[in-house]
Amino acid sequence: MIKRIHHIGIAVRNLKDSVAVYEKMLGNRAHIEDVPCQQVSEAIFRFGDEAEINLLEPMGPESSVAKFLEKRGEGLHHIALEVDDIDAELKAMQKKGFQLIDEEAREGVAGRIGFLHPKSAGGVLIELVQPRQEGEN
Ligand code: CMX
Repeated sequence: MIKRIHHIGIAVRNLKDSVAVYEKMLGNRAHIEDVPCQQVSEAIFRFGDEAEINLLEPMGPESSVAKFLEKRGEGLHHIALEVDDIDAELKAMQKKGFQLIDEEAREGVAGRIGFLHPKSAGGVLIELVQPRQEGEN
């Protein structure tokens, strides 16, 4: 089951500069985290239990976000939807005809994640995320 929008990912060239802009806009401080498995540095803006805004700066030229910035410039990179069972949802999406980037869920910042290809989702990269429960590593 899809429960809510978990976060919106925005690709930026310079995290420090963009954090300053978003902190000014949102009146909120970001939590900064490097995510080597996704090759990005992230600034995470939380609003209680509501959807987050995540700014993504590539860690190197091989990062998929670096390729995105080169082709499309800064802007909306992906929308993440929270699900209660990532394995079941990935299978269900594939059955419904969506092209999976991840056949199997992998570990992400917030929990177990899997991506749907933007080509099968109206040009938007969709991430499914099953958040880690408190106490889980
Ligand atoms: N949103 C919409 N379209 C996108 C896209 C995105 N984020 N990224 C790529 N595309 C488009 C490209 O513009 C291109 O379109 P055209 O063929 O019309 O030119 C097409 O998809 C293929 O793109 P590409 O540059 O050739 O890139 P790849 O096929 O090598 O990879 C993708 C694309 C989506 C499979 C890859 O970026 C991926 O696996 N992404 C998932 C992982 C990820 O993005 N992680 C970032 C951090 C996430 C996090 O921490 O939350």
